[in-house]
Amino acid sequence: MKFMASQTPKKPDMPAAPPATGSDDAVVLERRTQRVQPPQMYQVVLLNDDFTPMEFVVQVIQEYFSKDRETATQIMLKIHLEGKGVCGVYSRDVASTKVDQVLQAARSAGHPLQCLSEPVE
Ligand code: TYC
Repeated sequence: MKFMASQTPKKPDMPAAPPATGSDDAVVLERRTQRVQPPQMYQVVLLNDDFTPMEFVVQVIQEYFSKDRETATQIMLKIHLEGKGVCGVYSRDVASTKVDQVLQAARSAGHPLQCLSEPVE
């Protein structure tokens, strides 16, 4: 098949009848720009206290926030020194479940460790 470089592409034809306006049976097409916001994310924060053993906190961060031992230790030390620290960022439901799991583990072990989730930004 040959292509003729001299011919310019033809514009698509207009619809036979543009959407009518004004009468009762009219179809009105609106052009709307969709703006979908990304879901709000929540950070799960551990708080420092004077009683929960460091080793327990490291194990909690490893188990519930899927951190390796070195990262978990760094997060624990930050909490110990600064009073609180972010262990992970999740959707609202997942963050809420993490808080429940951490509090359950801490209470079962008899530690006063506190954990909360808060919207990011
Ligand atoms: N401050 C605790 C101690 O000295 C350790 C600790 C770290 C406790 C982090 C809670 O979220 C915490 N044993």
